[in-house]
Amino acid sequence: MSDPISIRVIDSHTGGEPTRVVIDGAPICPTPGALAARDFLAAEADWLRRALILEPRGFEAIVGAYLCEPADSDCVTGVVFFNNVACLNSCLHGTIGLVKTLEHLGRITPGVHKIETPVGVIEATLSPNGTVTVSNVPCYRLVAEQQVEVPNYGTITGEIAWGGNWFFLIQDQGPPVRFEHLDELTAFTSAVSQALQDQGITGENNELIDHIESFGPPAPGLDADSQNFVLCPGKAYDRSPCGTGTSAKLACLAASGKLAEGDTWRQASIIGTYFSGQFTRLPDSQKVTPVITGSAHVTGESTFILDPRDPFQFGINP
Ligand code: PYC
Repeated sequence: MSDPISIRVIDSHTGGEPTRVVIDGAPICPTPGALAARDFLAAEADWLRRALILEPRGFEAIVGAYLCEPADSDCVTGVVFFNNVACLNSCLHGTIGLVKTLEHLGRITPGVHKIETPVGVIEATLSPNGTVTVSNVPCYRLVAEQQVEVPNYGTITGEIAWGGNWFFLIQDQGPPVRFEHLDELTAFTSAVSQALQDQGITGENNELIDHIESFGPPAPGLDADSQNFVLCPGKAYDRSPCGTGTSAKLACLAASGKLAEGDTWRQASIIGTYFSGQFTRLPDSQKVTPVITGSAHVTGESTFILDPRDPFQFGINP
């Protein structure tokens, strides 16, 4: 029997949403670049994702971060985020957590840092006050009014937008966007997700819309323009307001003329945490660059042991 594998991680949370950055013990991708690393992880090292995110070491809301050599040498690192079902295109709460983790490790100090992801280079600014501002890849609204027939819920109309992941954004339909309606919101957005797939409604290039976002007015006492519930692939809900989801929202607000360039949008999450966002328009294009600010806190450093004698060394994966 082979020896146990040790994997070192640093955990953080961004507005309540956990990020687990792998800092030692992971297999090394032989080719530089975040795209190559995503392919490598999916094809050769999916056991790492399962071992770190699935129970008994993890739970469904944790997003893992695999660091790799960037293809772009201006970047401080490349990163591939992954969750309980697969690698993600991008993850901004995770990027904010990663920046605080790199600071915790002494690898960066306040300033501007480029980070390579499978969907492009993201620029993150760590402020001396500890907040992190992320300038996202170009984002856009693909469809302004998309109807989908959702069993038990009827016709739902939403926007389709790219925020680094594909989103279906629903405004003031379905259960109230309040923490006490978590189960109903999960059932509703899961039904929407299934209906989009069944009816062949996708993002560009037939890409799966794998995040569903439901918006409503903020709960009394929240200092926000809106409150959201975000269903992630894998059926966990985002405890943060979702950075790529807030980017998709900004792209929609820009496209509909409901928010001016440079104005601030405060997005509250389902648990009442905040991101603030602004956008700039890209010249000669319908696309915008969203800029999202949030904060994260390091919560732990762990060494996990993957023991070959443990039937769940790679997680409970029925
Ligand atoms: O913050 O972009 C985000 C995100 C995506 C999935 C979970 N969080």
